[in-house]
Amino acid sequence: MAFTGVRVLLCLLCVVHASLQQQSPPKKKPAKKDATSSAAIDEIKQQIEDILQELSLLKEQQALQTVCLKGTKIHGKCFLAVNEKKSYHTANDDCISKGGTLSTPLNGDENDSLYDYMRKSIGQEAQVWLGINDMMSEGSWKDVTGTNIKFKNWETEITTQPDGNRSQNCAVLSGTANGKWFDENCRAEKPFICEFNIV
Ligand SMILES: [Ca+2]
Repeated sequence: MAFTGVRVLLCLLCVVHASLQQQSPPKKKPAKKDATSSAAIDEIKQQIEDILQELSLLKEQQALQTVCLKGTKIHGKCFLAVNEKKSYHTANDDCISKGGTLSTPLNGDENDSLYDYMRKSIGQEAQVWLGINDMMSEGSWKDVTGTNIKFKNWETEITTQPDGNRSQNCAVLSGTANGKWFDENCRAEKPFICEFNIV
């Protein structure tokens, strides 16, 4: 699809080039004709802009498809595991550079899906960063956009998470605790899972 777009774009560029060549020398042509060809060029320019927009959209869709194929797809989003240990900030930057964010489950179903995918892709007893932290204000847990989270899944049966106060401001999902969350030191290095919204 993208190649077709490029080919159409090239053809249009040829047309624009030809039109510009036809225009010269402009002095000999009547003013009315100049206005007509200028309008035609504007129209072609607009068409090229539209094609470029469509092309970038196609590229985005293609990238997203690749992510979903490599990772896993749930309702409204795809997860892609990165099995390399990184600090919270580095992991967050890595997801952003891939066009996503650190995974942030919004409800129990999403948390279960993320937990299942983590066990399959990273390990049964792994811990992965979530896109959730209380760096700005102690005890006020926010997602990567700075919005207060509504869904929480802290481990509270054996321990009373979050319990790290100011020394632990980033959240992880734990495989050993059946997908429950713990707060952790943001500088700790953990694998992570990026999420990508499907539009
Ligand atoms: Ca804290």
